[in-house]
Amino acid sequence: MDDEKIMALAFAEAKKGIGLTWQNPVVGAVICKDNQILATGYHHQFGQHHAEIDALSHLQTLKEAEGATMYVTMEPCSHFGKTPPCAKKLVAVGIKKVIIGQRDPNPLVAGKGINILKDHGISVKVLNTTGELNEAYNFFYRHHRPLVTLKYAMSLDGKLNYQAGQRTRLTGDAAFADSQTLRIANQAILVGEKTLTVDDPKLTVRTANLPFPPIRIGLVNNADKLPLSAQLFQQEAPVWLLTRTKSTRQWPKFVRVFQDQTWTPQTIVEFLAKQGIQSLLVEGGSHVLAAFTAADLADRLQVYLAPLILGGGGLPAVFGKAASTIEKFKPIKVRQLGSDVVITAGRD
Ligand code: AOF
Ligand code: ZN
Repeated sequence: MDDEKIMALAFAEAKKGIGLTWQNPVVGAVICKDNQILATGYHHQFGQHHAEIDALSHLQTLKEAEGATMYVTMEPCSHFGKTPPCAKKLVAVGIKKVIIGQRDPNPLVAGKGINILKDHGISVKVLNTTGELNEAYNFFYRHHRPLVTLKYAMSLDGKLNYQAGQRTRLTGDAAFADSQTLRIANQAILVGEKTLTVDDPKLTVRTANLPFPPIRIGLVNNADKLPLSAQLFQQEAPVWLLTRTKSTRQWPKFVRVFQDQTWTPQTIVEFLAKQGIQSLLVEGGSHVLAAFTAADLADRLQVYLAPLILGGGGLPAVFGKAASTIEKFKPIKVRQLGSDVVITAGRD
């Protein structure tokens, strides 16, 4: 079996952790010896065992690890975090060779894990094939801010709704399920005040039971004007309200309020970076989407195109100040879901 094939198996293991490991990466591991797969494992959840330790725990006995090869989608860690360093554990159990999918950009690790392995005579090879597993994690350590994805559904004439100020259901069930997957893959979801009042969204994940669901962020002028009967406040998943005027209201425990007179897309991503948020999904409305575009903070787009024409009364999907320059996105993927089309685009 070649290294790429076994790494693909580790890759599939890692994917089982999607949405469960923030702010850690998803990581998968496979232990092989004499051309045989002895065990697999993955990082199940933030705070729990790392992938390598999970794989080791699936061996019949730790003695099996002696002389074995560990495939792991990310460089083994070198630090004491919530768990002890994996690189040292691999040394202790007698692993002979480590094949790594990508280096860990976290400065606590960044090459130090590889050095520990090499210093103990373990042979190390980096394949650079698993970066897409942790797009936001990698982006965060490169750019020091969350990866921002703009998501919207629109008609074939680029409208969000039939009449401004009204919610229009545009896409079908398959697109809904797909957009839930997108929520799972993001650490925070943001909408503006109009969307909160017009759409009254829940912003929750309905297709999975997540231990740490995405933080639901509302950008508002005056948090105290939001009705407590809003859908946002009916579930106990975390809510952060970014408000321009001060709040004096008693909020439920899962709601946190952050006041700043001048919240802008730029100050929002800086604030979220400080809070360790690596990925942000902006779900509207059209003015908020425009503001993120104008601030050059649209890293990814996920656009659901519904097969209808709404005509003149509706709001354009992205509406307001235009982007400062014409921004070209590379189409990454085009898919058909039921009778809708989904375009995923982005830039480096
Ligand atoms: C690995 N294998 O499966 C993961 C790694 O607080 P801790 O102990 O959970 O450490 C978190 C950091 O460890 C995380 O930021 C990243 O650098 C690394 N994650 N490393 O060897 C894993 N999840
Ligand atoms: Zn580790």
